[in-house]
Amino acid sequence: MLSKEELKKIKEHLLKAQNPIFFFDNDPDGLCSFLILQRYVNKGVGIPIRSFPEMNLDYFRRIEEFKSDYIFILDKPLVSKSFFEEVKRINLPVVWIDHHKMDNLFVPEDINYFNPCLNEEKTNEPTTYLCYKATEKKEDLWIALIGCISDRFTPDFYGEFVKKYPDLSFNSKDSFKIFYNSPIGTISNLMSYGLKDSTTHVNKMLKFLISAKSPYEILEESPKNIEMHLKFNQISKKINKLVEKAISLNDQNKILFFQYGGDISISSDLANKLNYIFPNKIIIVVYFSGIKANISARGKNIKKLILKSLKDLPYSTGGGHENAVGASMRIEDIEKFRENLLKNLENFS
Ligand SMILES: [Mn+2]
Repeated sequence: MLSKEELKKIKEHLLKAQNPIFFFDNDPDGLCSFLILQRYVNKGVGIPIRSFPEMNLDYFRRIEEFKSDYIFILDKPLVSKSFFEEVKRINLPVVWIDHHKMDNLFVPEDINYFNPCLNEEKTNEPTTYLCYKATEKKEDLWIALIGCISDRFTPDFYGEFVKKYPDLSFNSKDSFKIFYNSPIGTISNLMSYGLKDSTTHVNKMLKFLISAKSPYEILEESPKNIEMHLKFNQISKKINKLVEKAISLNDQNKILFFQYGGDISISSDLANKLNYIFPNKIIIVVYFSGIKANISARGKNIKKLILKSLKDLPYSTGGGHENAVGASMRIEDIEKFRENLLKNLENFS
């Protein structure tokens, strides 16, 4: 966990900002981190980061566009050197909050970097949790909870949430079970799928979420959130179909290797759901997009296995958490990757 001093520093930066810009990872943990900070000071604009694996230079122009005076980067493990070089030129303060364990991490000296993985007791609470502990605005407890359970973490304030919103909860300490069996989990998916919509719709969603008074306002369909609900229905259907197909393909093998294509990447959500259904398997979801294949992998200690299997594949990247990893490679290397996986798996078990 971050120390009290670190949480205090985050809060101080936030209070100093007049017109902050919040870049956040394009998932519910990133989004909720942004909402927690934005709603605390009621200032600033949020920009989801869609470039992968790193936040690239393209995002720099948004700082000038909004005439921002403070830069926050939330839940994104990698930022390109050229982005930081440009920021240095205009001399703005950067606060980068993350919880991914990174080997060969590059953080320029003048960046205010916060990550509990670097502390003496190495932990990796979701970025939303860190932001909430820095601000502790009780009205936003529900937003904090959404960010946490979507990153598979049951926070110490879950009891408090259950008391306040018994009808949105699920009686379990397992964040995965809460996520898949409660209305608050549904809200997390409304956000997650909403982020996959067009820029216009995403901007409308952000505006709506910034001023939402309660979780019920999100669950209930209204003109303010109609696009969120449409996207949710559309993607839920897609995921359910793919899950059914994956179940039908399931066999005795330790690895469930599942490929799909299409116009929208839902790998992370799909991999989580398969991981929930098959907790003892290694889940590899492959999404074909252009000349690249993007991978979402889930399973115990999966990170080591994936990184080892990527070693001899040029142009491949990978990273994430011990039990949840994203990777990308050239499509023609998928077969080799699969062979590597099977070979390396023998040495792991
Ligand atoms: Mn996260």
